[in-house]
Amino acid sequence: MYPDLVEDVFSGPDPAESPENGASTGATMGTEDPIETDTGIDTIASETPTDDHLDDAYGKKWYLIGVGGAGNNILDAILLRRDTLEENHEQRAVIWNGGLAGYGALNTNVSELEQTYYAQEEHGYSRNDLLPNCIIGFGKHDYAGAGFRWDLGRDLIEADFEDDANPFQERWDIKQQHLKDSQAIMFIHSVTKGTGCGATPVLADMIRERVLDDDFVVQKPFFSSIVLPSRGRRYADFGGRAKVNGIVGLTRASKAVDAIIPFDNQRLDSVKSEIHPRINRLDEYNPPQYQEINKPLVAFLEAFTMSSVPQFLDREATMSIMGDVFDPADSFRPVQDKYQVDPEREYTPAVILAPVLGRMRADSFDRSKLEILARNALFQNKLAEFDPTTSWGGTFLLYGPNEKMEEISKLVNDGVVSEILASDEFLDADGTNGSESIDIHVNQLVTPYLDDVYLWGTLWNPEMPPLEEMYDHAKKLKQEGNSEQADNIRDVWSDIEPLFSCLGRENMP
Ligand SMILES: Nc1nc2c(ncn2[C@@H]2O[C@H](COP(=O)(O)OP(=O)(O)OP(=O)(O)O)[C@@H](O)[C@H]2O)c(=O)[nH]1
Ligand SMILES: [Mg+2]
Repeated sequence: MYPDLVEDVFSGPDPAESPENGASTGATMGTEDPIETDTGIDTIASETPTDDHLDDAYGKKWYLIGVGGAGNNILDAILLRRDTLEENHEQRAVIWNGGLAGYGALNTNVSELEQTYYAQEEHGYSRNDLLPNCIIGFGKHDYAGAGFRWDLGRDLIEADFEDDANPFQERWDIKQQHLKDSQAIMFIHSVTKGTGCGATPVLADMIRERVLDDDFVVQKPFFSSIVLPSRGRRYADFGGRAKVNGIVGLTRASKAVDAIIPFDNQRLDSVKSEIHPRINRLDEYNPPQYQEINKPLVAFLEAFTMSSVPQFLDREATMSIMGDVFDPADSFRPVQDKYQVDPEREYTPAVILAPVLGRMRADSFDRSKLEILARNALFQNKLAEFDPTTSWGGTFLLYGPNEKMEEISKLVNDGVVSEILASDEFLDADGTNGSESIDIHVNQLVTPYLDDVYLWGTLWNPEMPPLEEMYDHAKKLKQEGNSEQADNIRDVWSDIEPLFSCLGRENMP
């Protein structure tokens, strides 16, 4: 990919022989972490990014905002993952250090906030500090959450902006300049209860209106990572409400952001432990039932972040990540281009990016090994419930150590990888009736500090059975119900249709 750079990166003193690296080599080797069996290769001092690079938010990838209980927990898991990599002096710490333009936690519930690593260790906040810095609906309620009422989540955050108030300027941790400097903004939240569901779309709208008010022709990309509940007992108890909230939350998010990455807690629970990255001290902060399922989610976002570590960090700093990088917007713009022209449609729905992450340990790679890796990623380790053969295409990233990527690179460049992914077992690229094509983008990266090869991907707008289940429930309620909930659904129905009319290949123009 950058053959002229290979020498710069891999020549020089053997890091294993450098005495100052002894300690960190010991710390990174022989751990139980299944995702990383590190070689002990460490950066030499001059290659380490300077604080100036890292403190400067400009051009860094994400501004992350965790909203509500789930969002706060997952933000914690990401910060603890970043710390884990740093403590072990792993080169990969640059992914988060270079990838985060900033982050903040918001909630209507002060005790949920109080329990976070973000509050306790990142900021050392007391309850009194949390109220101005992280609370939604300051002075408007008793800070005990929105309790399954998405309309309360919405009303509380709207109150924060009443009378031209601007909490970004006046009180929240989330600061205007860092939002402006980031390449993209990512919200992390759930949609089946009150806060994440109701408040996040308003927050997104307010960032557009109050912070990014410059009339740029191309708007800053907004993403939502949304967790969907397991369909277990609790879901059955609250099923009706969770489904209605889920539909309303997804629809409102679909209006407010450009792309939605759905994560399904049931799937996260059943992915193989091989894609569980090590996250030290997660048990001190994440509730026990979420500790394991948040790990593959963090691994997926880490790879997404790595896919566009800013160029300046690569060139001037570690050179640790080489290959194709793609901008955040590259993951959804090619899909929006495929949307049917429909002047009647109320809005352009967000692109659904269904997440997958596979891993393969092998000494050499050929076509059949890559088929196994694709099967592992697209079926065993998909992080949401969906049917790959109904997707409109996808963006993929193959990454691994230099020796292995050399072999794989040939297969990527000869079109073998796209051919595998296009086959009827996977994306079934020939199985479309419309005039639009199924596009498959395959990118590659060399990541010298990994032993295994990974296939990361997002599949565009596939059919998703759990969402259809929510949709069917809501539709029935709309047609037959005479409750207030049913009335609420009728009010937003014209917004619900556009999202669902873009899922599945039969809706492809
Ligand atoms: N994957 C994952 N899911 C979570 C986590 N915490 C909560 N959830 C899911 O999120 C949903 C609950 O939503 P919360 O985010 O706690 O609700 P909230 O936005 O705080 O809303 P209110 O409490 O009603 O104000 C449930 O479906 C949980 O399964 C987490 O750490 N990881
Ligand atoms: Mg809550």
